[in-house]
Amino acid sequence: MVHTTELSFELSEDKTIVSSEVSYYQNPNLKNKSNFLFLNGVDLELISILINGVEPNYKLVKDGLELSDLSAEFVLKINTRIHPEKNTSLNGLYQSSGNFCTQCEAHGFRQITYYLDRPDVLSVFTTHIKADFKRYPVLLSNGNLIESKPGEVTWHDPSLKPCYLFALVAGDFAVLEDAYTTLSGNEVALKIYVEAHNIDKTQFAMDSLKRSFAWDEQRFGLEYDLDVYMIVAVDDFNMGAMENKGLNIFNSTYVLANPETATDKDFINVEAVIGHEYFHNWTGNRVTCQDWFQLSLKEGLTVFRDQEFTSDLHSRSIKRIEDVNGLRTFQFAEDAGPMKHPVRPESYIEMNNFYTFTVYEKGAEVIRMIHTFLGEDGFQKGMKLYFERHDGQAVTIDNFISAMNDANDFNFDVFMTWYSQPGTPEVEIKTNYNVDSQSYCVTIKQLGEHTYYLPIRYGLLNDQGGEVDQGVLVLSEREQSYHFNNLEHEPTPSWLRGFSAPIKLKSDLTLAQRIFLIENDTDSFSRWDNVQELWLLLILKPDQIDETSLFDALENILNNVQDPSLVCEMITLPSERFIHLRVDEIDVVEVKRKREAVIDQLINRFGSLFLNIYTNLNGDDDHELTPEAVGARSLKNICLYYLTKAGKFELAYDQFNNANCMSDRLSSFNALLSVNNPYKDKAIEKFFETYKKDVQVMDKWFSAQSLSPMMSVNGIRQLMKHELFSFNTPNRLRSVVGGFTQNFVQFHNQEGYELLTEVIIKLNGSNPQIGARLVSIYNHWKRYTPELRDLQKQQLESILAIDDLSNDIFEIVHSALK
Ligand code: B3K
Ligand code: ZN
Repeated sequence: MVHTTELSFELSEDKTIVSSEVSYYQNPNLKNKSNFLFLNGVDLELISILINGVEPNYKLVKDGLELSDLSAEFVLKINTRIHPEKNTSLNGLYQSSGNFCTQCEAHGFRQITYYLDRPDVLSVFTTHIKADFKRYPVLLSNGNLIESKPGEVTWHDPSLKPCYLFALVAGDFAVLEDAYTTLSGNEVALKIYVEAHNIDKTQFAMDSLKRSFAWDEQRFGLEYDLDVYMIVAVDDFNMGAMENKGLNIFNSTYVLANPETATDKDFINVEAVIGHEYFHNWTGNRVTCQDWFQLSLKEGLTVFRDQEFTSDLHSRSIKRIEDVNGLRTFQFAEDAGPMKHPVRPESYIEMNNFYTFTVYEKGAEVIRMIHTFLGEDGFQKGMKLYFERHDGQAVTIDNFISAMNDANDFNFDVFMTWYSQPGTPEVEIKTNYNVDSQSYCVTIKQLGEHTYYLPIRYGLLNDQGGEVDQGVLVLSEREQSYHFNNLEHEPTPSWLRGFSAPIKLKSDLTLAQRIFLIENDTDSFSRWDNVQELWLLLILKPDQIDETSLFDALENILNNVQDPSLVCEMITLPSERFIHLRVDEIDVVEVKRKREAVIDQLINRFGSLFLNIYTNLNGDDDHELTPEAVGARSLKNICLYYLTKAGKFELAYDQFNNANCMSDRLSSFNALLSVNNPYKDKAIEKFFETYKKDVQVMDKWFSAQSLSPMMSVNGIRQLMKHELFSFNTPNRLRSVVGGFTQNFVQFHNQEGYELLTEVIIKLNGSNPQIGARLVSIYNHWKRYTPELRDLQKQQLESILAIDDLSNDIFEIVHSALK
């Protein structure tokens, strides 16, 4: 165990020295005492190692250092040299645009110095930083600044923290400053550091940060604990952001936003990620994970919290639809692939491969079910008890569940299947109405091997759409029946409202009932969910559905728009990626052809209605972020997309030229790139000339082209030679190569695969974490048509055969080939 950690950094272009002075002590609860200690360390040059001024007994081994003959308590001083200037992995200490920054979760700290790099080793950190004042005027670390002169500072963080929450930043930044007074009256200085040219894109992030502070006080009763909260935006970052104590480091995409450069979605994402990292201060930092298998303890819970934050501030129903759509597209796919794992995984080769949709998004669904069972009050009682018991500790998911259990006297034993079993549960509902007894019998059956404890939110509607009953059925057994009495007519049931459990549900709803629900259900999610099922049917099994009745219902909805966002979601067809999950064998060309055929039907039937809606909504826009304004823009822009596909290119080009916010500009740009037309190339050039200096907007420019149906493998190779393409900047690589892998018809062929494999092999040497994300594209190879299946398999085999394959990529490829 560690009492205190004192770090000194001497930063320079090519010679960075890290000195650490750590006071270790033996865990008093340890049964088998030992005088041996293993410290993690990767890619470090050891300069000196001392205990009490003397070199201890030590041995350098793979990925660390072994110490022996230790006493029960000692202070270890280690000097190492590291090379942030050459670090392209973006883990540990590295440089982005010349500035220094760190990323330590999960195992980055061991690339900084030899240490007990595990989340349950908590200590108080003091950090000294020295650097050339002219090049690096801003020197930051966690906690409070206790000493400062030009080129030399000391930070002290009074809170106990594991090393994965350590952060350091050094560089030339502009800062936006503000303050927040907490409920108990403490003033917190808020600072957002960005490269100087980005300072006019920081106000929204600051406002979001203040909203996060206020929301966590109001909804969870949680206040911030230090005197300063800092956010630094960097362009080179592997993920979205990192919740380091008091010093968040962000992918600049999730900080920088103004109406000229950010879409409505971008704004809401910035706010959500700022919120997410802030909420980690309690769920993650003050109470952290005992080991990395507990990752969902902090991530599932914090995602649930950020989802609630967005839902409270914007449209709850749209947020739910987007989240469920994401869950079903990405997490359900993970569950159906070779890397499937429970919310609490049981093993890993490379921990960074387990920051997954399962741990995050399914983890959040599991928390949401707990919330559904206990209600807001019971849930908050559980949270309170959790913090009372565990503030300042590193704990397990079981500890969290016990707090929920004890605060509410609610038994979660059967519920724990959600944490231990991988895969998506399947549930079947059958109904039977008895006219004579006026009773409605519902039988619910769990089809899979395991029994889950789960809530099914439902409503029963009469023929006028009136609600005759609603509530939550709690399923805890393999099969359960429920009886609803005194119903004069057979009701239309609305199942799994709000997607109350992350399951695949088969019900005996008829087509007519689904069509009734899309028009009449009081639950927006259910309206969307049912229309999605009908779209899927129309795309995949058109002979089983009469599209006129579906289109008649949609016509009523389009003629009387109540909630424009919802209507936009309803007339958005399931993505190709989503459809791939619903076919026996993935034929990328066939799926696209069938989907496009339905789009054509939609355009034929509603072309003029779309034009009316578009014209009505296309007026003055002061780019407000209210649900109404966001909804109006989204509906207008999906109409524009369909109209462009129908040949109304001028409309899109007009909007492209006259748009006064990025939502409108980008929608028209994407529309112009979705089909061949005379304006496409002009738009690409103009967009580039207007925004070439803006990194965030250029990512959009690259990804719009990568996703265009006219893009070819050669075109991507050209884009990768573009002066603004940068292989070592993950955002840019994701826009170009990541984007292209989602351009299914263009990507899935030998040339496309060869390109991807080249990129992966290069990333294996430079940034294996990103390489592992990209190689996961091949995870579903067995589900493709035979030719593509064989080609993908060959790629996987050739990657497996390369020398020095990283753990990150090995783990994915190995499991895919198994
Ligand atoms: N905790 C970080 C993710 C770290 C990923 C490490 N590969 C961001 C977040 O979830 O808030
Ligand atoms: Zn998180």
